[in-house]
Amino acid sequence: MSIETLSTAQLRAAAIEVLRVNDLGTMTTAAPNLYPHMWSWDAAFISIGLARVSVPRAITELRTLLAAQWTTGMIPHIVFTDDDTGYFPGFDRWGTANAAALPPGTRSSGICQPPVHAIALRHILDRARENGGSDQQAAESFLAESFDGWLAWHRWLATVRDPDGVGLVEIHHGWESGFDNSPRWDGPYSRVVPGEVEPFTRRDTLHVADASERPDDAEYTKYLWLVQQMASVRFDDDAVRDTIDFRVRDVFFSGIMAASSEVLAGLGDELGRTGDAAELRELAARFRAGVASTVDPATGLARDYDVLASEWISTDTVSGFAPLVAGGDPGLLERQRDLLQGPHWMGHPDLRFPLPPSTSPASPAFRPRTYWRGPVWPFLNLLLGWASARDGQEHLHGSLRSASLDQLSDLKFAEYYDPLSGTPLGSFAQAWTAAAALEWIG
Ligand code: 9WN
Repeated sequence: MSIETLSTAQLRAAAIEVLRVNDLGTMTTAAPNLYPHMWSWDAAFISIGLARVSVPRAITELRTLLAAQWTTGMIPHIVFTDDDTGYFPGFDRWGTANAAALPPGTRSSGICQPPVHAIALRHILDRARENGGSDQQAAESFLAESFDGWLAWHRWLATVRDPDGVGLVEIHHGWESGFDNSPRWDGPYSRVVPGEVEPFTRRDTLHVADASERPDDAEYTKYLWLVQQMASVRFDDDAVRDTIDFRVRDVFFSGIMAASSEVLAGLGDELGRTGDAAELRELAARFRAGVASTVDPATGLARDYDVLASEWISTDTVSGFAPLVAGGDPGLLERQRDLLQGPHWMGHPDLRFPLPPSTSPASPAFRPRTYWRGPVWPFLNLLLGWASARDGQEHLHGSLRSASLDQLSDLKFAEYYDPLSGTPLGSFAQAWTAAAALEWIG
């Protein structure tokens, strides 16, 4: 069914129902079975969708996430519900109970995800002002209440994760990127040699139709080895950097850092926080420059950097479009937009919908059904759409919007989609996919 035959009212109602099913009251699970907890960047996108339905509920989502912020400023990538049985690795396996920076009474993982949160807060505030009244009041007081938390988060990323000030965020686990098993990380992971990893039973493979769509056990062993390494130093930031076998400057994370710091600066202006706003604008400029510095002149795509191997990571993955998220030099962005809409990406002739796959179908690394190795991830299209609207690119925004609405009119709200057949894959009723639908509808 396309969006022409399905009414937007039906799509909207179905998306709202997905958010309702995942709603635990003060947090939304990322998905009903596969991901029964709160994930950091999922929560940000979910709150964008929630703001189209209920501003107070959207605020609650971000407030719950922020309540789990570590004393260092880090926002953890998973906030666990009390029921720990549904997901592996759960709170106990993470070993974060021994971390000095874990706030008392909270249960979270010990790594982070990209900082989309200020962008989400901006959306909530905009919706609240459109509504006026109590929504506006609630969003404005939440901004005042939470600003220092978001500021501490950005400062932590800028200092702890970019100690040399190169304008790129260093990650210590593929999970921090949110692109878990992307070909981006094949090189760094090939050099991770796990020591003794405690025995484990995976649960993720129980919730997908075909286990080969997920990372394999050898990949998972490495993921858990890195968690063990961090736990062995109680997740102390400096000690982790000295210990961990995975240190990569993540260009897409850095692009989000740039965009989000700029947005947070604007929110700081609204509160009269002039000095903090100026600091955030400097961060935005630093990370924009960092992202632009990674662009391979031959391909026009941005690259990650493997710190331990001292080498660039060149892949044909959607992360190469980090400059489009970061914003910046008009010439660079124009070249990137041409590439994105060209035959290796949105314009590839075999695509079911003209949307960017996570890995280009023209790449030998492309796997159409395997997680981050090829499928289309709907929330990413929303992010690219937001950035294109910010930059006045109405045509690109419109193309992403109409193709996304067509894709999502199957009402499955899948975690990811086969770019060639359009088959929904991974978890269904994935909350951030439903949120993306709500935001696209507007
Ligand atoms: C590990 C929740 C998360 C997303 C990530 C996605 C996947 C987790 C997993 O699910 O990661 O964090 O178990 O595979 O890769 O982007 O935030 O939806």
